[in-house]
Amino acid sequence: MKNLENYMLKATTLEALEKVRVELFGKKGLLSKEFIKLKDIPGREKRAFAENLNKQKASLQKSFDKHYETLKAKAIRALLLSEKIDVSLYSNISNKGALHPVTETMDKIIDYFVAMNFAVHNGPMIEDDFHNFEALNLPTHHPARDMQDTFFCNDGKLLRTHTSPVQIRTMLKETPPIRMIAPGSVFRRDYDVTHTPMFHQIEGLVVDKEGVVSFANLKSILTDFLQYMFGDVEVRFRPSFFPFTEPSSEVDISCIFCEGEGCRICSHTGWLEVLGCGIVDENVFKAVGYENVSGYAFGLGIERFAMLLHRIPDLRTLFEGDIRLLEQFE
Ligand code: 2NM
Repeated sequence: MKNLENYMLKATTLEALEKVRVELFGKKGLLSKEFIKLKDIPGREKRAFAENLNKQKASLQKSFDKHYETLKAKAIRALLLSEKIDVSLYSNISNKGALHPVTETMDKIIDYFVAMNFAVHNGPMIEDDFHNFEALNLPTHHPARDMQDTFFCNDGKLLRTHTSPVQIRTMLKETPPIRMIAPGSVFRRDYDVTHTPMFHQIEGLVVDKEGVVSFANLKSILTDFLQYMFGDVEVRFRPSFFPFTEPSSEVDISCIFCEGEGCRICSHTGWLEVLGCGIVDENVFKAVGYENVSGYAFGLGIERFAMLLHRIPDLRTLFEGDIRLLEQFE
């Protein structure tokens, strides 16, 4: 029987072991043949012979089961190894990500001004009254400082309502000439089809010795910028008012949807308002201690540009993270 066990253990595959099983345990197998001998054993020895045979069969069966499990585990391991997938292999099937339309538009605008030799500056989103309002010639009781429009914190701080405080901080830190843009998030209490409480702006500022910087320079660079952004459009400057610039102007492009014919998007005017600008007010320079300088500044909302460039009708959809919108920008 020890020999039989050794014989069985020589099987190194499941197929070989199956052959051994038939040889040992099968109908015409070795054990069956032993049991057949039982009928020739004399009566008194029959019982002992049978008991011994059963014991040996059980022991053999136990070894068989154990060896079967070993070979089975080995076979599974070999199978898993043969089916291993190299996930690092190159595949041309993929789901590509994409930049958010606001990021993409912001990058495109920054690229223009960087090429025009503007430096990019950043500043805090939680600001104080001085940098966000006072230094920008917004007197204490100006309506823009109203609770209605501004998110105030309980420690006298506030969420910046524009990126202009970055210009103030830059002017306080550096000396002219200054040629900078400030991109970033800003916050206002507003929520409808064209307003979200958080949105993005880019503002620009150029300051140099008195007389170096003119409105003509401002007009020239903004016209070129808008044609870089929107292609072959007409650009028009309308007189306007901002507390921090004098004179001030709002800038329109000919409607990119109807090419100036008049449509719903341009309210049948043929024009789309896209930015504000002006010659920096003397009071702003006073607040930062600058003398004998002049400068221009401008500001624009990035979401508005992204909406126009991508024909997005409701600005709120930009911040809802809906995959069905985002998929369209791959
Ligand atoms: C605008 C329009 C016009 C502006 C002014 C300044 C500063 F700090 F120099 F005074 N920064 N940005 C400005 C001027 C912003 O946004 C519509």
